[in-house]
Amino acid sequence: MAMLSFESKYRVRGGTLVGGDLFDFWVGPFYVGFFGVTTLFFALTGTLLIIWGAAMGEGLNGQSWNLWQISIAPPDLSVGLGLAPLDQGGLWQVITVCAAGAFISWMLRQVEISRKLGMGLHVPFAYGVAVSAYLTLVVVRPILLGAWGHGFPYGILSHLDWVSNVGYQYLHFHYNPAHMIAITFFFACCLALAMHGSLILSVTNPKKGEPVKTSEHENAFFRDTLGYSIGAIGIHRLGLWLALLAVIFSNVCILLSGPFWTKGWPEWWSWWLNLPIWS
Ligand code: UQ2
Repeated sequence: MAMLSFESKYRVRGGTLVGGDLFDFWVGPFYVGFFGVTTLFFALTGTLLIIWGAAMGEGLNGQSWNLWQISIAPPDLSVGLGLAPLDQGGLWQVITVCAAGAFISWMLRQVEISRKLGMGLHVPFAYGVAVSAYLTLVVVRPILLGAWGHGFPYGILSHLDWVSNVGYQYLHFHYNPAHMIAITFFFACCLALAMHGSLILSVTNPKKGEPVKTSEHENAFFRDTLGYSIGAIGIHRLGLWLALLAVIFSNVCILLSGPFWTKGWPEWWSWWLNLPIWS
């Protein structure tokens, strides 16, 4: 009920980026907006094209309708950065445009909703960093390498094969320093959320009959255990940064691989052995 009165107060015109008042309305609980329409269009078109591609028998081993083996592959490397016929990677190219269109539309819809509510743009920014991971893999890196064929195929098993093959191309991908840093951020992010989630649940679940505990208890717990508390807002700033940096260093690690480093990643560490201090 409280939610309903809040919503009616804030369900007001304005804040749109394009289209003015044209799409400035709600359908049930959902805000529509210009970018709600474009999201729906791109998502539906892309999904139907994947289903159509599967029906055309693009799956691995010529098999379609096996959920695990369905795959829409990018064009051959020889196509370079040109357009391919639909049945030779062109479908992948159109689906990529649809996916990018849907992801970016969804982000801009978040911007419009944030503006309506007078909030910061942290959510669309964070979501945009996630979208950047996809665009790095299927747009930026293929362009730097000169062929759409460097994008990953759209299939459950086939994209796993792609990751494995690209990894082995650099002999041992875990020696990629940016990959190491990205993993460290992913793990630290999990640690921070586990600490935060467990801390909040612990103070809101006291023994039966006792009152819910406060932020003083939260601070005291970590001062007692670690000698330091990052604070109620601080943990959220930390969590967001850890998550964003995990994705940003992932982008760096795959952009380095190919466009800027073509040898095995273990060999990169020879800079250490080549330091003049050893001679
Ligand atoms: C904290 C705090 C919270 C928290 C957490 C901490 C009251 C409710 C989890 C503790 C976090 C610290 C000490 C940082 C840990 C660093 C890394 C890289 C995981 O102090 O303030 O707010 O939820």
